[in-house]
Amino acid sequence: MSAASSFETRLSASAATVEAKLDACLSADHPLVKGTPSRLLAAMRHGVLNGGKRLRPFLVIESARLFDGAAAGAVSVAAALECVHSYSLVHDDLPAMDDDDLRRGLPTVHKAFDEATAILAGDALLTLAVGLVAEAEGIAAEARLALTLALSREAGAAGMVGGQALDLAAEDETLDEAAIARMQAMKTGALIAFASEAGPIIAGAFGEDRQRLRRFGETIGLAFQLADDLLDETADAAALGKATGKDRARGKKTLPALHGHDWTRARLASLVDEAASSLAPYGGRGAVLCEAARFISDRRS
Ligand code: GRG
Repeated sequence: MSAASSFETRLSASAATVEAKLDACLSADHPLVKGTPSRLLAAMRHGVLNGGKRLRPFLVIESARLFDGAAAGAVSVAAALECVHSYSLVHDDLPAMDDDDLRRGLPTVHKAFDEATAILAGDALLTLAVGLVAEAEGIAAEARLALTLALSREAGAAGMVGGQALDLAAEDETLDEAAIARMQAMKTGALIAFASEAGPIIAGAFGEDRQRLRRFGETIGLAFQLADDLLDETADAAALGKATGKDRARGKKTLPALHGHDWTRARLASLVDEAASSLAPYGGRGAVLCEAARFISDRRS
């Protein structure tokens, strides 16, 4: 079996574990959602249990494994992060934002339900995430608090939500390269940085390990966004399960649009090397995360 296919096998096994957790905590009798109106719960399930790649949960689980962090707790934190990511997609697809009909190959939540329900489903997924971190099994209370603080910062106004605000404002102004980088680091990078930083936090490693994994996450976050921008220009909608070519059509400046595809591929390769060097102190134990960096940069969907 090739290295790439063994990585993909590992990614799908991790996705199945996280999906089982998401399915359980979005079941009508789970204490965190018990009493949820059935249409709202169905919309939440449609927004999450719809076949995403589950890359962020994978990073949480594998970064926790690197430090022998509680496996069951890591799955809860991974599921929480996927709820936050999925809420952001549900809201991003709304007519007031990116106005998309298709997500992960299925009708977006506001198309399958209605706009108000999609807004509420997103709100409820974000709120559920807090509960999932709070109840994460086998993680010390101090670490659960640190995870809550980090997630609040990275998902909120100084992180993903702020990045989305900068992105929306950019429709009426031209961003320079530094401003594009800042917007992307917040909008996309913040949750990915949290995903890899979560591992050492889960294991109670608050010093250098946390900083190294944070740096690794920031680097692969940049790679993720560059690959996403490249795919927006080069992939077809069927492969991605969402509309493509939207950035260029809207005159939105991305780094591939500014510098071209060859520059983008070279930059992606150097980000993968940079990510691997942040994990050098862990030797072979960091190999799976290095594979994840490569997967993110080479991905086709
Ligand atoms: C609405 C608060 C709010 C934020 C939205 C995430 C986001 C911020 C917008 C989505 C727009 C977008 C396409 C951003 C590029 C990066 C990204 C998040 C891509 C989708 O992530 P994947 O490829 O998707 O991991 P799956 O479906 O596999 O989970």
